[in-house]
Amino acid sequence: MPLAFPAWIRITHFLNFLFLSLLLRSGLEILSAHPKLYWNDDCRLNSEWANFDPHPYPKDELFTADDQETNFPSWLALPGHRHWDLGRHWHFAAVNGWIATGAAMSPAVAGRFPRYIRLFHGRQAARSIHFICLCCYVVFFIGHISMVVLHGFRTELALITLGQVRSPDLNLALAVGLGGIAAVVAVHVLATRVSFRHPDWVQRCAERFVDPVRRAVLGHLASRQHYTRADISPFLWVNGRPPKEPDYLALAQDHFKDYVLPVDGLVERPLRLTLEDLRALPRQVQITKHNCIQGWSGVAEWAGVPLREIIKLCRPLPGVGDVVFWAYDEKSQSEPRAKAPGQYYGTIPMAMARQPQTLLAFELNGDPLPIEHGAPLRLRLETQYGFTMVKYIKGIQFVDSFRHVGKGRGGWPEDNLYRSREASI
Ligand SMILES: Nc1nc2c(c(=O)[nH]1)N[C@H]1C(S)=C(S)[C@@H](COP(=O)(O)O)O[C@H]1N2
Ligand SMILES: [Mo]
Repeated sequence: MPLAFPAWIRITHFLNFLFLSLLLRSGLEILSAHPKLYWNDDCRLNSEWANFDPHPYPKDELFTADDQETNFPSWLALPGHRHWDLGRHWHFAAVNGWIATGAAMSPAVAGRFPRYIRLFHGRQAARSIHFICLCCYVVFFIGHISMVVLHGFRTELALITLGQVRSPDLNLALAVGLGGIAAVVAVHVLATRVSFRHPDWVQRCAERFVDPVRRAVLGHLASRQHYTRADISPFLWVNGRPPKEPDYLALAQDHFKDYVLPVDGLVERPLRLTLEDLRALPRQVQITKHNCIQGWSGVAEWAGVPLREIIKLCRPLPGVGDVVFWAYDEKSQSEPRAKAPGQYYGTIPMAMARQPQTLLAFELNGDPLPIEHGAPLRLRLETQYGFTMVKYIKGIQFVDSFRHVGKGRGGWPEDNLYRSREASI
């Protein structure tokens, strides 16, 4: 019997090449957000086993996780140049395509995906192994191509493109093969260009086609967030520098004695709460793992008042859909390398506002919340990425929909960095 490759092998082979190459470039872009790899979930300083942009930490000034970002060129990373927020959209689009096609050959891949992380003893080890797999793939790719060349490039090419070599049309095979490679290169060039020119389009597509798949695969699993004192990290990265606004600095000087939290918008009873008022409300303590979208993590104990206590007091009106958390920091003032200007804010749907671990925190590890971690008051969500947990809260507003706030995408990072509002972990 002549050797023959059926059509499904040839097509999935091409799709593998397309999706894996997209995964590779967008994955490197995501790595650029926090170009360090660890085996511990505390991400302790100098505990990384790999560091792709090593520079010494400044001794006498605050440095943040944002300062660690590196810049990969566009020929290597998708789209490149510190646009890892968009790189994530491409990565998840490609992984869905890859799983969808890979599942045709191996249903186990899709079936086991939800339990993946638990197999690896934590998020950072999983992230490290993930990167090592990327290296293995590159080695495999080089080995695979070398073997094909040694074995007879043109006949192998005819097999993988046309399916059989009984009387192979080698020129047609070469044309189809080069056409396939050109198509993959074209997709990469297009994906890179569209990321720079129409980032809002990439964001919209991700929200429409990629996020629903993630919700369907992982949405039914309850996010478990209970750790013990022994798990608390000795070090916690900071992201988002403290506000430079004069009103904030004046409050900070007096240890926030005069701080008042306004709660207003579509509520029956607008509130103005001092820190003393907040401390007098039912108190809740939770030890949880913070996960930044950049890739780092850390466990800490947070204490404060659950948001549902505030909801009981202010009584939102029937039409309320979302809660807005306004912050004091204007990003172009507070960040030396701000990617965009604007006042930081975030929004969450009412259902999330009522969840048990949705907390207005004023203590961290038993001490008053330090300035750099969001004093005097910061949001904790625990089923979400870090960027949704607004620090330095200036006010809380109940609204009909987040669509009518800011640029209408859900928060400062969604408005300006094109992140998805779907940020559940
Ligand atoms: N007001 C404000 N809140 C913010 C940010 C910010 O820049 N400004 N950064 C967010 C991001 S990206 C993360 S990961 C967490 C970091 O919290 P931490 O500094 O306490 O670790 O805060 C979030 N809340
Ligand atoms: Mo973050």
